[in-house]
Amino acid sequence: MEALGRLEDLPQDYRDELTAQNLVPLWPSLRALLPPGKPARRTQATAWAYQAIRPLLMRAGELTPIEKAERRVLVLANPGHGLDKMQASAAMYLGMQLLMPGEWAPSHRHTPNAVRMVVEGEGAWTTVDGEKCPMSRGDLILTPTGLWHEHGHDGTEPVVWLDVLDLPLVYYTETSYVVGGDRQAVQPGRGDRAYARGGVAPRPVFGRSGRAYPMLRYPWADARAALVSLAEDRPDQEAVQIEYINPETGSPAENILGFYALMLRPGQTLRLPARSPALVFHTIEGGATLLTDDGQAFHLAAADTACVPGYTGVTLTNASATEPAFLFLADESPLHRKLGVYEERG
Ligand code: 1HN
Repeated sequence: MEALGRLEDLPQDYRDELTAQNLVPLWPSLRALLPPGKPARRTQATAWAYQAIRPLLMRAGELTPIEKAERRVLVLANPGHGLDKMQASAAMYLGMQLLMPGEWAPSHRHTPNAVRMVVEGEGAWTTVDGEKCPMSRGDLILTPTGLWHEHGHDGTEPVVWLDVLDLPLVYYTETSYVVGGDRQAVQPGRGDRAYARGGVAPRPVFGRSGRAYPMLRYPWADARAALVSLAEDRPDQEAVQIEYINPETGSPAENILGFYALMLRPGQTLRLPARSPALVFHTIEGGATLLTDDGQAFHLAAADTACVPGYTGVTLTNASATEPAFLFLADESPLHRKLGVYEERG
């Protein structure tokens, strides 16, 4: 492709006149806006060790009472975007949130979609749209756009979870806002019970569930059991992966980001092909090494989190030769598919 004219090639008086009229010439920036063959990505492959996050999060628990934080979170910021942008990738936000025993993070609802992946501790709960969802290690709990949610903690030890939101995208589109509310009344009915078995779903004689998001909590015990039986059932299949879906529609659980759990068999090395969306990894059980196609390597111990830019293949290797490893994944696939830009490059 031919080199195009530069800004410096234009006379200063002409440039000044353009600026005064809020006008900008396209050609000096065209190659940066549309790079040939592959997009420019600010997202850098980055890993965050839980061992490093945890003491800083516990210190936040001492320094800042929940009333002064509303949500006590340390954001996992990708340095490629600049830490002040508080984003992991173009569309994904990641944060580690701490709730201490007896604390309450008040009810609110907002336009960004969120999920939480529970990292440690027992006894906390999130009430979403009137459904009280207990939090245990590895559980995935949805707080989709517009639904009321609040967190409480009746246990005795700190509880920590990973928040994944599409906040960067929603903020970019100038649609990000919150509404505060009162403590929710807990209603009967739990999606994790109603939809506990794949292949059979509640079918009311009259109408449907009537909820856009019928399942809000995906217990780790069930997701793990699904992976283990999938691995046993399909020894021929290399990748042992499940997707968290809406059990009424079969579509991704939320609209913008996709959520998955992956099991690495003992000693397994698995290559994930290069695809357009950025990918987040969080180790639920065991450990793995992560090697990107461009040669960046990270070791992920249990509870560590990493982010890899789009258009980048990744090779995962289970750190153990005798035990499976389990990872939670988040990506931007639903968004890319809706935009029509989703690609797999092998
Ligand atoms: C939020 O509402 C929560 O409800 C966590 O726990 C993290 C980050 C940005 C904006 C809203 C929560 C958030 C958030």
